[in-house]
Amino acid sequence: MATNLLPTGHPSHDSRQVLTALEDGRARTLALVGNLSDEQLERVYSPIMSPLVWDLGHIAAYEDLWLAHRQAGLELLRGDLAELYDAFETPRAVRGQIDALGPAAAREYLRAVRARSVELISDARAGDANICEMVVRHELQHSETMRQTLAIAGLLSSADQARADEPLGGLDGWPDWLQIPAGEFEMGSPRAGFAYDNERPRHAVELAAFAIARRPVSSRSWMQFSEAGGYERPEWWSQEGWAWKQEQRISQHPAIAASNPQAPACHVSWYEAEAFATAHEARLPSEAEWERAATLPATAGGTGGPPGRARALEAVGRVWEWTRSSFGGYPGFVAHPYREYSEVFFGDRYRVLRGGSWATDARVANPRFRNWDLPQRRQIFAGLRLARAA
Ligand code: AVJ
Ligand code: FE
Repeated sequence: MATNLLPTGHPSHDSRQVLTALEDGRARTLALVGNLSDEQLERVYSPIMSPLVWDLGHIAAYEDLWLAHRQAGLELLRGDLAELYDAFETPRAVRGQIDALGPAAAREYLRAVRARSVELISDARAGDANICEMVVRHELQHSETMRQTLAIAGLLSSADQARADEPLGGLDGWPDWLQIPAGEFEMGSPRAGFAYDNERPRHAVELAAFAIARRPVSSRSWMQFSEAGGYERPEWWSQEGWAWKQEQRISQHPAIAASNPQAPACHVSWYEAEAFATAHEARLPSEAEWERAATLPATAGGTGGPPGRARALEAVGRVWEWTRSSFGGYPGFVAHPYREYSEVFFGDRYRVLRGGSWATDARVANPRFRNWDLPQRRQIFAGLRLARAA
């Protein structure tokens, strides 16, 4: 690789960009926890979320594993912590009880790993652009996970809260539904450039005509659904969704009730999203439909997009949008390089979310990016956008 030929101590243009990106990501992570007490960092706010201090140690361990160990072939800085901070060895449910690093030690671990990473990247001993990008994005993804925890704890900053509450707005006079004609499109990320393994290979997908809502569902619409008996009418629910709702004794959505009615509905589970869609004689889009619609220019045939807008869909990136699809590999999928990133989640348990939320860094979210979670989960910043047959 060309970067290996550079003399040490003279970072290439690419490595300088990686260093800047790592630094920016770190500034974000540290800003998130800057005002929290040690008690808040160590507290378990929900059995499905890690204590925030675990995320800090995990971010450091992941960076050390991929930059120093896997790329540069060095021993882990703290081999003794590898298991504690491995997401599989130590699942979320037990992260509150383990003897992991305390807040000060976790910060020091982050700092020590980073000092070594900077050296290795500067010396081109960790010069694989894709692996470096994966490490950058890993930390950014965890800043969203940490915000989910902060939201549960009622600790989101007022700036974050304001982003979540921003009204959807919308363009008066343009149809609420986009008509997407039947046709073939290329799904997935191209060969070149960074992409997660689950976005490849790019492949042709043939779609029937469909309609998709121009905007995500608002909190106000969700309240209307709720007031119209949304949580009381089994005919709108799948059997599985109804059973979940009964067992959890869910009869309303307090977080949406407390939110700005004009903001996109957020923190809905897939089961609820599906019921909402059925109640509106609609359905969730498949992820192929979502990707096609999200990558169409506003001027594409039949979409009725207003002039001067790049894309046909509005408000992509405000809340994750549930799709009807379960999470699987595209035809010809190859796990690379981080097998535990996606492959272990393939199957019919997880549903795909698309688009990104207000808490997702722009470097992570793009119209090909696939997120996933279990259908009962409400901690994600997730809402929905309706679709239906054309
Ligand atoms: C892509 C958001 C589902 O949080 O499980 C973080 C991202 N993977 N560390 C997750 C991830 C490993 C992942 N999601
Ligand atoms: Fe992680």
